[in-house]
Amino acid sequence: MKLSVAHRSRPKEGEVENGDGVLVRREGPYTLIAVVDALGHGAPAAHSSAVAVGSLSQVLLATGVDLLMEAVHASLRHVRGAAAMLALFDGQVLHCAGVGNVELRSQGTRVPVLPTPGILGQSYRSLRTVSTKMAPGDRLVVFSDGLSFRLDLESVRMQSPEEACALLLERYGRLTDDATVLVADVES
Ligand SMILES: [Mn+2]
Repeated sequence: MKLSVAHRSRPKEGEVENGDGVLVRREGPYTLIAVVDALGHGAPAAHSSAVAVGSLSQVLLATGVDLLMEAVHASLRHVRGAAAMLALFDGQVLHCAGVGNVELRSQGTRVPVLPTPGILGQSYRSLRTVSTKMAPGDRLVVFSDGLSFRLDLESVRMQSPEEACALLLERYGRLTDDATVLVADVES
């Protein structure tokens, strides 16, 4: 199976730089999807999210989601901290973990990921990673807290990932924060 992925991100109203960051990276059988939300907004937050995404670009995906998260944590030690959700798909199983409030929701197969309290770059408790066997037709939606947690996935069930991202950001984006949404469909 493979993931068909789209994402959309924009800074809070009045800002040019975006403190949210997204990465979609494929390597061998693996696809990594990641959404990062650095503390605050503006240039310092944009720098931190770029550092975090950069760190995720340099670790072999086969290393696994725990060590990918540790790489983000280490990269942010001397800059602003961040929240992040990482989901690593190996073609069959999705391994995911989050620190802070970037949320992952699913349609189809339930992915019972619970965010680990903490801030990457500062401290977080032992990482809770869940591994879930996926099925064709499943959808994953990852979003920063720049979108309302009341976000309704059913309302965009029939839309492509691209269209779903645009609609969700338009309907549920809060102008007071950087906002990012990523939609990934599992295909056979
Ligand atoms: Mn935020």
